[in-house]
Amino acid sequence: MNNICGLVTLVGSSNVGKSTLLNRILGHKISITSRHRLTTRKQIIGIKTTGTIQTIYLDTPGVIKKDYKKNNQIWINAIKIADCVIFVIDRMSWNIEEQLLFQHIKKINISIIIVINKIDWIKNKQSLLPWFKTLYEKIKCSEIIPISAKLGIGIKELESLIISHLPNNNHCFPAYQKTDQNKSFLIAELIREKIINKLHSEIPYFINVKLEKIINTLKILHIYALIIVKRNSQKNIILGIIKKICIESRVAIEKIFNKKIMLKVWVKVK
Ligand SMILES: Nc1nc2c(ncn2[C@@H]2O[C@H](COP(=O)(O)OP(=O)(O)OP(=O)(O)O)[C@@H](O)[C@H]2O)c(=O)[nH]1
Ligand SMILES: [Mg+2]
Repeated sequence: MNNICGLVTLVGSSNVGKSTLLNRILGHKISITSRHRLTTRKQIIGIKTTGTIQTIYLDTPGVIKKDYKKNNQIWINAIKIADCVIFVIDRMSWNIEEQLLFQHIKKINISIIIVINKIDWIKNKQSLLPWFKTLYEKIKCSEIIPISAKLGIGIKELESLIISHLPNNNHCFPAYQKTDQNKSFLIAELIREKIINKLHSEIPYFINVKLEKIINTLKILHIYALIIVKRNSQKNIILGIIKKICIESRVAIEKIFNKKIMLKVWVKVK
C-alpha cells in the first residue's frame, strides 16, 4: 500500500485555539496554551503517524495586525510549504485579523479547511447555520467544520478531511516521533505556560524562560531555569507566585517526561 505524508499548517487569529487543537489531534502536549493572546511565539512541529499515514502539523503564532509584514513571517512561510491549511476561527468572530489572513490565502492556490472552534460555548447550535452560509459566501470554501478542540468534538471528522488532502509520499519521520523540538525548548515552554496562566495583565508578553542547565541522572532530571523579565516590578510579581509556578511546572514536566524532576528557578531583570 502507498504511504501518505503531508504538511498541514494551522493558522488563525491569536487565542482561537490553534495550539489546543494541535495537542488534541496528537493526544500529546507539544504546544503551550493560555487564555492570553500571543502565547505561541515560534513555529511548533507536531507529527502524527497512524499506519501508512503521516501528518506533519505546523502550529504558528496568531496573526498580528500591527507591523503586518514584520510580525507575520512565521505563518506566511509555513503556508507556502503546506499541502493543506487549517484556518481556525473562534465561533462566529471574523475580525480584521481573519480578513487579513483570508486575503493572503486567497492569493495562493492551496487547499483550506475552515475550522469553527469553541462550539462548546455556543448554546444554540442552530445559530451556526446562517454563519455557515455567510462563511461559504465570503470565502467560497465548502470545507467548513465545527469543533471543540477543548472537549474533542469533531476532531475525527476533521482528521478524515485533512487526510483527504495529503499526497502519496514516503514518511519523513520515524513513527514514534511526535515533534522535532528538543527537550530544553519544551521544558522552557511548559514553565512559561505555567507563568502566563497565573498572570492577568500585560506581563505575559515580556516573559522569557531560559534553561541554564539540565542534568539527566538515572532517576532524576535536574532542571535549572531562568525567568527573564523587563522590570523590577515584574520580577516582584513573579517572585510572589514562584512557589506555585515551580510546583505546577514540575508536575507538568514529570507528566510529559515520565520521570522525577528537580526544578530550580531564578528570576532576572534584563
Ligand atoms: N471553551 C473552549 N475553549 C477553548 C477551545 N479551544 C481552545 N480554547 C481555549 O482558548 C484559549 C486559547 O487557546 P490556544 O490554543 O492557546 O490558542 P492559540 O490560537 O494557539 O493562541 P496563540 O498561540 O496566542 O495564537 C485557551 O484558554 C484554551 O483553553 C474550545 O474548543 N473550547
Ligand atoms: Mg498557540
